[in-house]
Amino acid sequence: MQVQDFEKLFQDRIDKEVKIEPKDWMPEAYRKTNIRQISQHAHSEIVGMLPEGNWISRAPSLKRKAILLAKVQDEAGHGLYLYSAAETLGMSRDEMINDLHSGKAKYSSIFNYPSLTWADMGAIGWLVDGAAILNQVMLCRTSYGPYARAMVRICKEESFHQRQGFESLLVLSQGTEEQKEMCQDAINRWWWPSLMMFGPKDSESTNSDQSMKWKIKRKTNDELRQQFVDMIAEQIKVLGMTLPDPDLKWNEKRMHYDFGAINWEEFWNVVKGNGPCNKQRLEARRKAHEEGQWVREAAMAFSNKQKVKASAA
Ligand code: BYC
Repeated sequence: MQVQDFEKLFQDRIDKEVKIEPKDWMPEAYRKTNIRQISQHAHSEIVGMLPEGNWISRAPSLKRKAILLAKVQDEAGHGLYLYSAAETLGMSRDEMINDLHSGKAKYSSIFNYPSLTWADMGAIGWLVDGAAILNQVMLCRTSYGPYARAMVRICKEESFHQRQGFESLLVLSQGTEEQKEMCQDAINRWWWPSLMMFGPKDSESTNSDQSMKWKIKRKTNDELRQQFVDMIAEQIKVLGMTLPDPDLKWNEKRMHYDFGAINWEEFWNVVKGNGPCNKQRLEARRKAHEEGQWVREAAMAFSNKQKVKASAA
């Protein structure tokens, strides 16, 4: 059979909604696109622990601290499921992590913004996890089996994250004047970067067309972004707060909310490494990796010892 025949069979399987598994034949570009997206996703989970980790020791109560700790631990777990899913495509975790540390691999733009107040923990949960979850619900049906299965569990945990974020902001929105202001300020700062999480607009998205054909992505960046705006524009009413967009308005014809222009220059600047916290985030990851070297060595030594014991028995 020629490569074109394999490609046709491959596309037929995708069109019939049969999942692609690690040992199946796949076009090299499908493998690469999945490695790129899944590893970027894994890096986002791990780097995403940093803005929240910053507030664990300053949480206002034991209850809030326990919730935040659990959430950050969940994110470490999500990173691990995703690295494992990407490894099934033939790239080692070490290589992926090296690419993150060298600046070659991307991670979500959103984590290059600072978390300045306690209200940011609520805004991250509600807006950032809210945006992440819309994207990830779609990925539960992605065509690559290990990625789709990882997503099912991640989504269950992510929906808890979003609800705790909303509840945390709801408490602030019903608190003192100072708490209300803090809540509004956090929403103002996280709103536009959350919209950018969905990626460039469809006309600028280099990967979308092919990823949609391969059903890696099931909805385009703009479709998901609109879904997010429609959802949040309603939920904000419950908080009694506002979104920082004078152009946000229900459009009866489209049956969607219209919204203002996104600052794409800011987005690309952050993606290229020049956001407010890019350097700090990468430095923190590199340091954590170096400081964890002895743990990895001890784990390897223990595992080798077990293997020797098992082969002697
Ligand atoms: N940030 O062709 P496009 C979370 C890049 S974390 C940086 O549309 P694609 C959480 C893109 O990579 C949630 N870069 O790309 C954790 C591409 O460059 P390359 C993370 C971005 O892949 C802790 C170029 O722009 N979720 O849940 O078709 C606490 C052109 O874009 C961004 C995922 O990673 C961005 N925002 O679509 C709380 C979901 N957007 O790679 C929450 C999985 C785009 O060609 N990923 N770029 O050099 C995806 O679904 C897709 O990769 C995207 C982008 C929708 C993000």
